[in-house]
Formats: sequence, structure tokens, C-alpha cells
Amino acid sequence: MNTFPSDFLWGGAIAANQVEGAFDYDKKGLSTSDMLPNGILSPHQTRVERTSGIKDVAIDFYHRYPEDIQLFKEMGFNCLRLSIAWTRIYPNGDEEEPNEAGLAYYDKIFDELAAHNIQPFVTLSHYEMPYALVENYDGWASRKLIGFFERYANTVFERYKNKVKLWLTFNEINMSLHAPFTGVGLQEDANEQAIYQAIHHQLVANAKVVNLCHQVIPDAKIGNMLLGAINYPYTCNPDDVIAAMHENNKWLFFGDVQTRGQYPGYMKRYFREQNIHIEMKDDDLVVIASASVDFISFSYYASGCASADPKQKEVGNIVDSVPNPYLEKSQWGWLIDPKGLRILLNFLHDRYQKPLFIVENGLGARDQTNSNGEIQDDYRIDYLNDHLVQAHEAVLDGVELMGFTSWGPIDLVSNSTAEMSKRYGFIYVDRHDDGNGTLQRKRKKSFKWYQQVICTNGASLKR
Ligand code: BGP
Repeated sequence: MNTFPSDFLWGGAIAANQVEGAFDYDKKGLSTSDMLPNGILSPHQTRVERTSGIKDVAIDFYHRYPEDIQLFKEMGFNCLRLSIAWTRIYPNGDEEEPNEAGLAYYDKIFDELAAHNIQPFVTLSHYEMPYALVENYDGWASRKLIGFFERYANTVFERYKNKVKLWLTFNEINMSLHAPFTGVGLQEDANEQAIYQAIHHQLVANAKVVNLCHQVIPDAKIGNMLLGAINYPYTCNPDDVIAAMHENNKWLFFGDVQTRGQYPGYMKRYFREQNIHIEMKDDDLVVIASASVDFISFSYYASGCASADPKQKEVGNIVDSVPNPYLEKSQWGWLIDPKGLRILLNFLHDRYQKPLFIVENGLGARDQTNSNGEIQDDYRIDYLNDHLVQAHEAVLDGVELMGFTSWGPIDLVSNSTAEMSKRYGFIYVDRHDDGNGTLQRKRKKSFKWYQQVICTNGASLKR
């Protein structure tokens, strides 16, 4: 009873723009991520400008992947979540023909993973899209993006159909509400009308691509990916409970459309009351209704609170929330709430009755090397241990959980703030915020700990 299901997928999750570097190699086009050298937190940014930054090289996974995959294997991974950079395949997004060099690169990665018996789990779009689509089409504001995304998805499904059987459409699709440039290629000051219109196009694309995946690779599974931003009511005052319901609906809306195939009533009401009019083509709703993801995946780092009193809100890293007096915070101010993961798993399973996959969870922290040259990251071990124990509790509650890929099994560039010093890895990478460092890899204390957890299928967790 102390172990996870026998076919459980264990591994880690990375994203192309945060690990690969090689931002202009092999005819890769510039992506929206390449235009954000300081991360997605640029409040009220109205124009992006490219300057060189830490992501241009990142951790050079582009060249060092054999060594990294070897280290993942040593930890016992049977799964690696990674993303394809759309700009390696279609540098400008609207070409008729794909870039063969980009396709060949991911062939090498998938072959290397296969040689180590690690199953690739691929996100089609992880916080990046061709920047040319922003310049020439206004990003997802344009319906044309649906066709471009479909073409890109079709290309990679056809190319890798014998190599990749697990797919995700858009990373944290609900984040467009908070980071529209990163999510849908709109400027950060875009209004809700524009953002929801772009999201509608993305949801139609999601449905088309889910169906396409089922056609091209009948034995594959394709899921959605949500930022699991569960909110508790700040008090038992019914007004706070309703505030929490509204906060949660903001992100559940995406899962509802991707799973149930229709716009929920609460969203139609919101659009009506906010005077938001979504332009649709005749068969958009038919397309949306025709597709349902095979499983729900999500990231989980923190829970939030919601209050009917707007004064309670604090400005946070990306998402504003009401502080929870019962919880501690990470060095970046993210609330640490392992039990929230059990609550979220039960909640999502109950709502959707589909298998779930935790595709991101981990602790960003500043690591120190001691005089013996070791990194004793007990705080990371504690964080992951406690979250995995709660994930296991949810399995005992009856939740169907496919797997766990911890975020950043190897140090990488953080997404929100583009820092190397916000480290998540079991593997240390010698690279620093100023761009210095040898890029050498080193095992941290948590490396052996995670290896043990995987090897015992969770039995070694401290309960
Ligand atoms: C999620 C993203 C990841 C990742 C993670 C940690 O939102 O899907 O790409 O980076 O958060 O966030 P950060 O890197 O800002 O610490």
C-alpha cells in the first residue's frame, strides 16, 4: 500500500526554451521566449525588444543531451517530459515546408531516450511560439494561427509517430490570462476581450490537434496542461467561498472546454456581464465538442486563497493572491502546501473522471556548495517528499494518477524571472545569472534521494 501503481511514470520535466540554448542554430527562428531575456515578468510591457540573455545558451542541453539523459537514466527515470521548440520546425510559423535540421535534432533526442528506455512525453508548445507570428499576424488574435499550429502538430505527429506516444498541447494554457504575450502572443496590456478571443482560437486549435493526434497515432494519448492554481476560501464566510469559486472557475474553464467540449455556463455569464463577444466560425463549437483530452495534466507549486475583500490581495510573482497564514513560503514567495496537492488531485479527478498526471512540481531555491564541494539540498528533498506523500494519499483516495515528472530535474533557466539562481534540479549546473560558469553537471544530495524513491516506487518516502 506504500507504493504507487506498478505502471507509474517517474521522471522530470523540462522545456526547450529553458534548457536548450542554441537559440539561432540550425535555422531556428526567434521565438516569443527569445524576445523576453528577463522572463515573463515585465509588467505593462508594451513592446518587446530582443537583447541577448541567459536563455540564448541556457544549460546547452542542445549539445549536452547525451550526458543529461544518462544522468536521468541513472536516477531511474522511465519518462522525460520535454517540449519541441516550434521555431526549430517552422522558424517563422507560416512556412509551407518544415525545417529538416530541426526535425532531425528531435529525432536524435528521442533515439537517445529510447536507447535508455525513457519514454518521451512531449509538449507541443511550452511558453513559446514563432515571434514572426506575433509580428505578422498579431499572435493568436488571428484565426490563421489555428491552421499554422495544426500544420506544425501534423508534421511532428507524422515524423515521430513511432517514437512518441504521450503528448500535451499547450503548457499551462490558463496562464494567458496573466501573461498574454507568453501564452497567446499578445502584448502584456491587451484587454480581456482580446485575450479571450485569442484563447478561443487556441481552444479550437487544441480540439483539432487532439483529434489529429488520435488519427495519426491511434495508440498515443494526448492531454491538456493546466497551472493547477487551486484557491481556498480565505474564511468560511459564504462570500469568500463564492470568491474562491470564481477564482477557480477562471482556470477550470480551460479544463472544462478541453475535457467536456463546451463553454461552461459560468463563462457565458461572465462574457455577457463583461461585454465580451467572442467571434466564432459556424463550426467552432462543433469542433470543440468533437474532442476530449485523454488525460488531465497540471503543474502544482502553490495554493492560493480568495477573499471577497479586494484589500486582502497581495501582488505575487505572476499571480496575485491572498496570503495564507497557515503556510510557509519559498525564497521566491510561493506558498508551500503539500496537502493542497492531494486536495487538487481529488478535486480534478472528481470533476473530470479522467486519469491525471502531475507534470510539474518542485522547489526553486538558492543552492550553496559546501567546503567539500557538495550541495546538501535537504529543503528540496523535504518539499518533494511531502508532495509525493500527498500524491500517494490521493492515489489511496482512488485518484487515477499516471505519473509524476518533477520540474527541473536539472537546473535550468527559470521561466518567470529568467534566473539560473532559482534552481530546481537534482543535478547542479555550473552556470550563473551573469552568464559565467563551466556548464559542468554535478549530482546534488537530492539525486540519490530521488533515485531511491523511484527504485522503491515510492515506498522509501518519509511519512
Ligand atoms: C511553470 C512553467 C515552467 C517553469 C515553472 C517554474 O509555470 O510551466 O516553465 O518554469 O513554472 O517557474 P519558474 O521557472 O518561474 O520558477
